Amino acid sequence: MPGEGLLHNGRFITFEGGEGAGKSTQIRRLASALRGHAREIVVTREPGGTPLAEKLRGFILAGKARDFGPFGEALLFSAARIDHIDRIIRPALARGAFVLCDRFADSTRAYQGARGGMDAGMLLAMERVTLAGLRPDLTFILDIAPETGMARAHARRGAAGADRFEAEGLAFHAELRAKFLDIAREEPERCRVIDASRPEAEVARAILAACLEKWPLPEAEEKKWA
Ligand code: T5A
Repeated sequence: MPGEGLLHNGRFITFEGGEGAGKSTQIRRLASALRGHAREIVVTREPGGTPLAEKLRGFILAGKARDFGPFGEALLFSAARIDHIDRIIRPALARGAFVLCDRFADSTRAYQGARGGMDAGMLLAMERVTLAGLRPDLTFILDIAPETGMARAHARRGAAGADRFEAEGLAFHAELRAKFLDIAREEPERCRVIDASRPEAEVARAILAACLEKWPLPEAEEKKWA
């Protein structure tokens, strides 16, 4: 285990973006690039990450909460998030782990705020209560045209049916893209927009470069990453 790198403190990195943008793929790649350089790597996802939150995931993505409307769905995502934060994320960060999370609170802002679903002020108030001071250190917004992302998600899914949000129309997904880009503009310190239409390896290089830019390594260690 390397001695000096800044990667040894607990870090919370989230991956956001539309459907099929490549978040899971890039989390796997970053986790494998970090292995051996960080104290511990925790890969997790939302909704989910704990047994209870995974149950809520199944319920929401099957469309069973749809009739609650955006506010009810946002409450369920938040309940799942609180369990995830309390049982997985905070303890991992306290151990000094690197936590890589597939979607987090920005997804609630974008998805439950789309189509005039929930008022932005209300979403932010709910977010404050849910996160109770936790904030990602770095958020990658994987930006891609919704047509491309949906085609990727569709190809990966094969014969399985679209889930609750994949089934929404293109206009909804175009609005999500704009909302994620708005978040990046509002919080440039935290967010990095990554062009996710490029080949996987290129996207992975851009993500690793952004991590190293934020948390530079001592020169000797950086050479090992080259
Ligand atoms: N949601 C979630 C809310 O509404 N509110 C919330 O608060 C939260 C947390 C979650 C759903 O819940 C909603 C958002 C979502 O609709 P999910 O299954 O986790 O559901 O959905 P996604 O996060 O969108 O997962 P996807 O698997 O669809 O997208 P990914 O992870 O972005 O994409 P990935 O990596 O699986 O890649 C998809 C396919 O593309 C290929 C991969 O091999 C794969 O086949 N691919 C590429 N192909 C070409 N070039 C590249 N660069 C590629 N990268 C990946």
